Amino acid sequence: MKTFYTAQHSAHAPLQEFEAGRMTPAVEIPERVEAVRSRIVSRGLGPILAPSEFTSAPALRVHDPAFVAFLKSAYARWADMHPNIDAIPSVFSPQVLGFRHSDGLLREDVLAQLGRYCFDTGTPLTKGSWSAALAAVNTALSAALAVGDGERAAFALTRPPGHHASATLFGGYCYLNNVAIAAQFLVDHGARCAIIDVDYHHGNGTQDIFYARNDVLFVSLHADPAFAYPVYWGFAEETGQEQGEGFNLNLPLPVATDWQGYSEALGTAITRISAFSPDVLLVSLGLDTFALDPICRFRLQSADYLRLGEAIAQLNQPTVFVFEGGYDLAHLAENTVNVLEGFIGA
Ligand code: Q9C
Ligand code: ZN
Repeated sequence: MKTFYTAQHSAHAPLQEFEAGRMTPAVEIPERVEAVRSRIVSRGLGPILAPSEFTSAPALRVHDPAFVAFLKSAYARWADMHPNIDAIPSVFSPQVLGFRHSDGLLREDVLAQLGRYCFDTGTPLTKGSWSAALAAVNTALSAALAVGDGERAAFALTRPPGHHASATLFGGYCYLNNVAIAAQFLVDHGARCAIIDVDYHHGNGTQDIFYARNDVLFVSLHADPAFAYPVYWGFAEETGQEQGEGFNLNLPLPVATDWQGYSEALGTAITRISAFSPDVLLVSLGLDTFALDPICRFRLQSADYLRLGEAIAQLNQPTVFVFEGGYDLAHLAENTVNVLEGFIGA
């Protein structure tokens, strides 16, 4: 299987995030992707290729232009006030809370925009975040193009991840939605796409982007938002709207879900995807379902990821894997490559 990778990801290297009332060491760090890259080499999984450069057009098919312009310019504007400090909002737009307001809410200075375009405090904008986020989009698009050109499967080894980013919001360590941009790119080339999201966290950004559409199916297995991030999204009753009604399937799972519970939900996901009959399958491949993940609460074991790859292969579709979360550095590479080897060997 071809892997697409670029060292440009390492331009994004936050040291800390604000979580649970204090600054805490960042977990979405460059070492994650470097560990996976090394194991792909040592296992001889296949070539590691540099992504092609795409224009901003594919990202703008998914994201609001003003949001993209903000991401591009925000750090420099913030650093004028706070040199050498990562940008994290301290105030959020009160619109959603129903406050009365004047046009002050629409101000275009960086603090006002930061509080409108960001939904949490764990996703610092650093000096290199924009260039790394763009490189991740190029990586996902290159994998999509390879599959569009006839590869059975390809792996986009992306970071920062993407599935929490919506058309107008960043958060959850995500800035641009790599998998959604890749799916839209394939749709624009005539392919019917389904996305299966196996990250521990609900892919709220991807859900939101395709929520009113019936041409892209979104299916997500994740920790129940009743106890897990992203808190406000991922409930079973979120099934889509308008033409998209019935084309969003959330499968929230309890604390301590192991392979037995997980594989049962996976069966439900696979049945729905088969019925949709896509031309291409995209996988938001998070490995934070692992038992030893430092920020999550599922109980999957390393060998289970071979089974996950085999189950995805059963769908018998051209498949684009896009890397998302997974934070246990000691096992992340093994677990990731197990999915891909399970897929190839099935
Ligand atoms: N105590 C991805 O896996 N922080 N994003 C949650 C829980 C945010 C995860 C902390 C987690 C975002 C791509
Ligand atoms: Zn996650």
